[in-house]
Amino acid sequence: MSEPVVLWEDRDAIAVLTVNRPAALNALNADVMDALVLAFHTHAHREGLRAVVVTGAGGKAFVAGADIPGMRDFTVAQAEAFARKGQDLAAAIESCPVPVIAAVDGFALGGGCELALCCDMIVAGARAKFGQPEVNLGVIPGFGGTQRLVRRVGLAIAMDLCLTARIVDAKEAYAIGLVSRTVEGSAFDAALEMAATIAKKGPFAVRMVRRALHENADAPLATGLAAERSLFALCFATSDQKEGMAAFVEKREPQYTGR
Ligand code: CO8
Repeated sequence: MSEPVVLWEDRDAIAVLTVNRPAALNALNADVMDALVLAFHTHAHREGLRAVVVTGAGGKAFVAGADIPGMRDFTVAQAEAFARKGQDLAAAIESCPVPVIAAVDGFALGGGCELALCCDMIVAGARAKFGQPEVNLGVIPGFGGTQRLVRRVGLAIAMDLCLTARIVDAKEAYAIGLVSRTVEGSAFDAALEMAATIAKKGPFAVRMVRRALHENADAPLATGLAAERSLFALCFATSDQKEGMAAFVEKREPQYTGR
């Protein structure tokens, strides 16, 4: 029997989601994208889950892009359907109830860079390489690269990356604001540590922070501030807030329930 193209592994409060096509540097084809969507829908709502780490198998790549031989003979309609699949996957990640962290060791190119950009945070290891090389192939990014990338790094740098297909290393990716953290060694280990840190925080507050940041990223300041005010107030309806503040006053570790 052939290996599953996507692996979901629960490790207590953390789940590890692995794109598992190492022979093709984890390139995204329709099967991989469907399996990723299914994994989020099937597993991401489990009680006690606090964070998801997304990684690529084989050690050489996070994801080296969409599957080039698979796209080669696409009609216009097939290309549109494939891009929609990308948007379905982005929606599945964005509606995940807990933070999703991309651990990038090796190549995150084209659709791979775009997959990482769908996650809440990107951790880049020493060997990480990012880029949008689609113009090399006569196409453009189709999985949010022209949209999420520009929001993350600004127009000047997004233009540079998308027009020249330049590949950037971890250090430069951090300098331009593409990634949240860069580490000397393995991004996977660092992402697990980051996930474990988040798992200890108030789960309701973690959910509200994500909502405040995601839902208002493009909103006018006044709208965003009004949303933040409501979400802040909502925290005071939870036992997490009572517990978090009681634990501080009583000088002990909080025991959160997520309610
Ligand atoms: N698709 C399919 N197979 C790939 C891909 C890919 N994107 N990238 C690498 N592979 C395969 C290679 O063909 C090779 O297979 P084989 O051994 O059978 O020949 C194997 O992976 C190893 O690759 P290399 O031998 O090329 O390894 P190198 O170390 O020499 O090079 C590179 C590594 C630099 C990453 C090189 O493989 C490369 O340039 N890959 C293509 C990168 C790229 O252009 N990515 C963008 C693709 S287009 C895209 O992503 C559009 C997104 C739109 C998505 C729309 C909806 C989701």
